[in-house]
Amino acid sequence: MNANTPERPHILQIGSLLPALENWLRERYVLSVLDDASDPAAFLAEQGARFAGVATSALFGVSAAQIAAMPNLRVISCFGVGVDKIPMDVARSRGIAVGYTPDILNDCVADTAFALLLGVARATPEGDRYVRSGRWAQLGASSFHLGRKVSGARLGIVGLGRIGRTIARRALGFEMDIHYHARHPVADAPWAYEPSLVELARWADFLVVITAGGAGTRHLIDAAVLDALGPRGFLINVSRGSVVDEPALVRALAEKKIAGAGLDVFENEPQVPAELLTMDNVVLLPHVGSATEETRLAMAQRVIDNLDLFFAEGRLITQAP
Ligand code: 8YV
Repeated sequence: MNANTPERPHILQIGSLLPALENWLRERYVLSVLDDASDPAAFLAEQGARFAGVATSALFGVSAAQIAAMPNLRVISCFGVGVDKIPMDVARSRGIAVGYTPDILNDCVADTAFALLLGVARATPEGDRYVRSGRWAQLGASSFHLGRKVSGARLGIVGLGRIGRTIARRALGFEMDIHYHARHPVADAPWAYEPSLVELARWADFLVVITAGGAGTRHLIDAAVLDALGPRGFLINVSRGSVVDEPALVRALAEKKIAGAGLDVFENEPQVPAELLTMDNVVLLPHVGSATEETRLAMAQRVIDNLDLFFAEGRLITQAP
């Protein structure tokens, strides 16, 4: 760099990111990785003033204390659509732009919802374990229990945003009957709006949760909703663990108050309640809704494009609301 070249912006990386994204960040910016510091808080207290940008993910977010330690922070670029780990009010009050990656992951999260739904209804992980353990060979052709029919069943969707609509479109292929619950009816949505979440649960064979996380939706799926879902109902969660009252879910499953659950997200990731690990009517995934090569790479590209555009023109392609 010669004396006339302006110094590239300094970016702080929070948490681990896709290796390709880390490389792109390194090529374009002066990158510091918070996890590399032996004492991250001390590092930020000492060096926070040099960062103009933060690159983080939906998983790690950034705390209000970390933002406070970066007085010159102008932009946060988040790998993911959920910004529940970013204090948006703090960012707003400081005039810090927050970029995120909406739409890019709609297909993969919707696919994951169906992987879980089919997995738990048709017991595919359980069937796989059955074959591998030799029990099929021992016990014979009709020894495995019957599953539940997905095609034509009643699907209740909690949250009809971008991903909720994509799930609904998938469900049309399965000729499912679709109702949804959201804070308000969604304009132009051709599916029946159910203002009461409990009534939606009572009606549904499968209740798929895809609402945003955060304080406003904490424990939306509580014991009353699970009771209403009933002993033949399945819960699928591809949103945030915080949306479901996890101890109530564990109790409902243990007491057979609901038929089963397919879960990609948990209240205290990566910790999963021990009781769930031994239940056959539960399918568990390690928060991989968006985790395909294609989608994660496209998300990484958006994180970079948001930063590049911000530093070039002071705006983002996709600004979090
Ligand atoms: C993230 C997610 O990819 O987008 C979100 O909100 O939860 C996932 O898609 C995951 O957090 C990776 O960091």
